[in-house]
Amino acid sequence: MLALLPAVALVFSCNNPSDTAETTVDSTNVMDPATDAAAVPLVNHAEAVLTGTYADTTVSGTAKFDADDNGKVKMELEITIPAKAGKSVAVHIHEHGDCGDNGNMSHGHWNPTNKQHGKWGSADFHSGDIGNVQLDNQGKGTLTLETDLWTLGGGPEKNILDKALIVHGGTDDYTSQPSGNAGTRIGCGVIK
Ligand SMILES: [Cu+2]
Ligand SMILES: [Zn+2]
Repeated sequence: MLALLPAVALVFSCNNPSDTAETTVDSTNVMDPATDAAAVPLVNHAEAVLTGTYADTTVSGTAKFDADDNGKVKMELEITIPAKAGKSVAVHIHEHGDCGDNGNMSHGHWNPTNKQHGKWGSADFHSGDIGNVQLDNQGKGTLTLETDLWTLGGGPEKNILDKALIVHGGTDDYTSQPSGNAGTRIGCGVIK
């Protein structure tokens, strides 16, 4: 009987941390929607500074976002990727503002309206489906986009602050689910 006691105590003490962990996860789940629902203060300007996620592929650029008086946000994007000169690369807003693990910590496409992945402006597309950017023979490309699907702050269905802007090594086919088969994430910047 005495020999059983330590085993029982061990089981008991093993259970405690997992209980605590579950409690922590539960309270996080409860907190997140509450935090999101409390609308983030609106700002007029935000930027994402793009950097490469792999040491062997230089990616640079910025995306500037400006809110206008009509409830639209205008994005001016410039990227330079010498290794992709003459090619077209996919750019998306991904749901988490974290560029870690070669951009994978940003998780999937930001999709607050629960749509299928697709071409911007088509019947079905994610609010983060910016699309392909053509690069010139020096690897430079620009894209301007104005939309009422985004806000800088505000409610979670439109707020693009603290999301990641991801540049892929390949082209978005605008069809494959869930992300257009656009290849590795070679560039990333958080929208701040
Ligand atoms: Cu992407
Ligand atoms: Zn998408």
